[in-house]
Amino acid sequence: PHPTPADPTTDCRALAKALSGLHFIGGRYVPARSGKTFAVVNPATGEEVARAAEGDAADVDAAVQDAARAQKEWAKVPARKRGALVHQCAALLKAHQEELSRLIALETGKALRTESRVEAGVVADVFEFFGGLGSELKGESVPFAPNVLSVTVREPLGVVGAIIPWNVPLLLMALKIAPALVAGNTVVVKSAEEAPLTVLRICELMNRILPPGCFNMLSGFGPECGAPLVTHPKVRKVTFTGSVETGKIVAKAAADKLVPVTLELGGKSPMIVFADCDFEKTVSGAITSMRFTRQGQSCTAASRIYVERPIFEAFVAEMKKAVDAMVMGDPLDEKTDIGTIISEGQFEKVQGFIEEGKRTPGAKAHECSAMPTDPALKKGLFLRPVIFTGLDGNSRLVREEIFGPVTVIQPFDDAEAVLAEANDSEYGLAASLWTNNLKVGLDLAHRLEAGLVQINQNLVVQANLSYGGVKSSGLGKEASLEAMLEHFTHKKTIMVNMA
Ligand code: TXE
Repeated sequence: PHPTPADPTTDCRALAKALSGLHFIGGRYVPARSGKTFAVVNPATGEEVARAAEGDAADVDAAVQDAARAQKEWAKVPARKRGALVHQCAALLKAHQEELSRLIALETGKALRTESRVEAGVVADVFEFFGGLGSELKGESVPFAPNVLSVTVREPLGVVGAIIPWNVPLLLMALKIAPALVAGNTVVVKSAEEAPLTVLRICELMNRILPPGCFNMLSGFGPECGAPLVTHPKVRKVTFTGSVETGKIVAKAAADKLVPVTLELGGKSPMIVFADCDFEKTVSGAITSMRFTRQGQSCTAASRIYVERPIFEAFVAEMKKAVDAMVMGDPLDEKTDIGTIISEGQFEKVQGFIEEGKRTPGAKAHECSAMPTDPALKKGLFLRPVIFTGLDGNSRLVREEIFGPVTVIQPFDDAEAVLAEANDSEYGLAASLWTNNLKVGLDLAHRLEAGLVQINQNLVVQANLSYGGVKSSGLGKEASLEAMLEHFTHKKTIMVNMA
């Protein structure tokens, strides 16, 4: 039976309970073979909202075997038809946007109005975009010799193993499964242990449209459930979003069996603000870029902000004022701007960075926003956003990914020097430049070491634009037609001797 509570639009807690203890394998919700479960906690209250099935190698094997069987049939469905079915999923996801948004907010602590609803909306857009690309799975004919016809055709890779994190679970999953499915692959997803529910919920929706086995979902921990998915012999492609550390483990395991791997890892994205920028728009751009609404738990968060000296003091003051005005509170409340940190582990990690920053000689911590006072939220993982000044480029807060509501603002005097500082990082995911001098902006955009550079704006991932980092931020791209073709198909050459 599929879990569907009486009114899933408003009753996300009932929906969470109904999804308890289940994987989704072969078109059905099933418990873990071991019968084991683990707690899913609402980070805003500390309450256990569900139990998730604790997957292991036996569950992985069952899901991959089913996916492999389904793939043989799915690959025979004409590509345009596969696209049309994925497109239909988009409409269904749109119809369920409110229900999905509430479930995301419940399990991740991301504010409904500013974050969770946005994520659920973009997800439908991703399905819609890739659903339209079935007819783009084209090959070419290549001149070779007289009387020889040589052509290339795009073929699926087989079963795709996808491992996703908790910060934007539904969107990051969609960016993997939608192109994989349209290209003729089937998928086994391992959800993040902190946020297994919303991705599990959409299985039932997709199953109304896609054949059973095309799409499988397992919950569980990394070493016990993620690792066997990567090493399973029938998994022919691995796609991963998460930390650099785990990304390296995944890449090594994939290399051992020589399967391609796509990695979207962390970031330490610089934002460079020139004195000639549009001041108010840039301050508001800094708030958006830092993703304070998501407590900074974003791989593209502008966690290093460089501001040209003449406007440095004013910029810090204005940014603090703007963050102070944001409402921190119950993620499900429409008034809330800022939700919670995802887990106690992340909370402690971020607090460790904040303490270290405060202890650094010369540093100043500008703490923002009032904490919620509602007694129901007293166990919630709320953390005051902090803007640091007075730290230099050697600080761990400037060099390492914090993944929390912490940004460091530094003054600069010279464009070349700030470019060198921005590029002096192991990461290379995103960067932004804020100036009305397009000549300077374009020159620096070309020389910044990042997969994505934006001038005078900061948008979220777009389905049709290539997305992914360089250096330690990742390998390969997500989103875009090119990502579907390069990462979810291989090009087969067929030659016919017609002599
Ligand atoms: O990541 P992990 P965590 C960064 C961010 C954060 C840090 C740690 O800095 O503070 O990573 O977060 C699965 N084999 N990002 O611990 O461990 C795991 O179960 C296979 C940035 O959550 O990378 C989960 O599903 N899989 C990032 C997924 O990997 C394994 C988003 C991610 O977990 C595994 C998230 C293994 N051995 C965190 N071990 C971004 N790029 O946005 C774990 N997993």
